[in-house]
Amino acid sequence: MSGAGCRARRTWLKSTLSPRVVHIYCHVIDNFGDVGVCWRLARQLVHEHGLDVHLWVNDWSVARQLLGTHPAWVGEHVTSQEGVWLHAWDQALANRDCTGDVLIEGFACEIPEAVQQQLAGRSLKPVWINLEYFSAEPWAADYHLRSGYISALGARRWFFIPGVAANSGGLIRERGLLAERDAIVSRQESAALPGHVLVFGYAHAPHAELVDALQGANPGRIDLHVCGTYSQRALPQTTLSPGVRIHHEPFVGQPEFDRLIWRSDLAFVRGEDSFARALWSGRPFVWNIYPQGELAHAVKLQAWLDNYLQEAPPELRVAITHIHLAWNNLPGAQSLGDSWTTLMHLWPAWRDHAWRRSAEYAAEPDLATRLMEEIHWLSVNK
Ligand code: TRH
Repeated sequence: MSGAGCRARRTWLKSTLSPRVVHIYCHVIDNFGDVGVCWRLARQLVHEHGLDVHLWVNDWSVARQLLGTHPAWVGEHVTSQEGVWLHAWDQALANRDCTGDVLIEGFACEIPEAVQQQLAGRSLKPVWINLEYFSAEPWAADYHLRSGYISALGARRWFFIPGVAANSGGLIRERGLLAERDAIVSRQESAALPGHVLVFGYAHAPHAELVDALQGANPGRIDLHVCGTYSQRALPQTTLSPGVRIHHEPFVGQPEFDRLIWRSDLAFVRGEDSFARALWSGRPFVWNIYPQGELAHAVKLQAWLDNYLQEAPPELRVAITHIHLAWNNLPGAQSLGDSWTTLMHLWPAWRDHAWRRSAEYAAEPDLATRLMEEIHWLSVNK
């Protein structure tokens, strides 16, 4: 076949095999991260990749807070919001295709029984992806894009692991995100010392120590913008502390939450998704990583810090590591106050580092782009 014929055939193949319909399954364990990531990805696949996306969630009472409204179930319990079809988990029925061209299983949740049956019954299987949790650990990049054959369903499933390495799944970043951020805040606007600090943490983070540290080290007043029930319980608005004013922020939709981070000089974030949002803010941040058994999260945190702090000045590297150990209550932590004092001396360097690393990560393709590349490749080659 001639070069032109070959190209035409490839174009034909791509258009006939181009995935159009995606089903994403999300089983909420606790908190907002699982559905937060799935909802973000679903919207991005619709708006930036033109796909027809169905999102199946087991617990819409959690998800509705992210959406800002409770989805109004109509007819067959399906409705569309921002172009995404929303479904109740238990409405996956054997008599209607719920597998599509691409089936994404969020965080190794087990897809509903009816969907498993459909998958088993199909001769041409969808591209089946297990979207895993973020990890900067070396094993994760090795494992990324490996597959396993599930013989009971006669189907192959690929692991897709978000990360920061070139050979990982990347991080979710919407196309216009950084331009939108830059239109609202610029690097130059960041304060000489942090005046606005966002706190969105887990109950075990030493919130009271943080307030003590802030009032001890900063001469001016600090406004603490406290989000989420764990942090709001730990820091009631009545907390009296000279120099620190506490504001409880209402739960807002994801885009508004981004703006809240952008307007802060520093953010204490948690979990999986707000961590990535803080990274894209270009502002200094401290990550309260989701705790796991046998301190597995300590290893995960360290792997991230090793990557993030590459080329950071040594003193800054040590201080940022220490504040992370302290905020996560991990072994080897110094007092939060000591780390804070050091970091306030290093504040301009911390700000520069955060901005530079954010830009460096943003130079790499985002998660949805990497995922689509893989899906296209698998659609043709699997
Ligand atoms: O809520 P989380 O603690 O979620 C966690 C993590 O994902 C963890 O890895 C997972 O295992 C566990 O859930 C089950 O933290 P995370 O990931 O930051 O998710 C919070 C989401 O809530 C994120 O999408 C941002 C969003 N959010 C808003 O949209 N508005 C708000 O006002 C707030 C406070 C958060």
